[in-house]
Amino acid sequence: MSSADQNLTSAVSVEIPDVDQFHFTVLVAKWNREITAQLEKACIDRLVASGARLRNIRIHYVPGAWELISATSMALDITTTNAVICIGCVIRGETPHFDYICQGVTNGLAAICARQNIPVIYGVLTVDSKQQALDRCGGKYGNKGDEAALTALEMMALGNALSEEL
Ligand code: RBF
Repeated sequence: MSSADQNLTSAVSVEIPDVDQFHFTVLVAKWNREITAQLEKACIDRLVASGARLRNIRIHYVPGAWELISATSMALDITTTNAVICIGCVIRGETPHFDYICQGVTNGLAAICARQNIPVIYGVLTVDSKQQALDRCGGKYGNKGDEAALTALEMMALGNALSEEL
C-alpha cells in the first residue's frame, strides 16, 4: 500500500447536505507535533472548506498516538459527535516499541469501529523516518490530514444515504 498511488484529495469530491449541522471531534496526538500540527491544520481547513462550522469542530489533544484509543472511546461515549478523526504520527525508532504502538492503536481503533456506527477515521501516519512523515503532511504525497477529513465527510454522506433508504 503506497501513498504514491493513492491521493484521495484529487480523487474524491464529497457533498453532504446539512454538513453545517454536523459535529466533528478531531483528536490530535502531541508526539511528533511538527507533523501532527500540519495534519491537524489541513484536516480543519478541509472540514471548513466543505461547509462545516468552525464552532462544530472540537479539537482535543492527547499525549501520544496510544491515547487516541481511549480518547476516541471517551468522545463517543460522552459526547454527541457525528465523527471522530484521529490524527497522529508514529515514527520507527531503534526498539520494537513502534510495532507495539502501531498495532495497539490500529487494533484499538478497529475494535471501536466495529462496535458502533459513528465514523472513526484513522489519520495516523506510521512511518520509518521523519522524511516519510513530511512527505505525507503537505509534501510530495499530499496531506493525510486533508484526506482524513474527506474520508469523514464521505462516511457521513454514506450514513445519510443509508438512512434515506429506511
Ligand atoms: N507516540 C506517538 O504518537 N508517536 C511516536 O512515535 C511515539 N513513540 C514512542 C516511543 C516510545 C519508546 C515510547 C515509550 C512512547 C512513544 N509514543 C509515541 C507515546 C505513546 O503513544 C504513548 O503516549 C505513551 O506510551 C504513554 O502511554
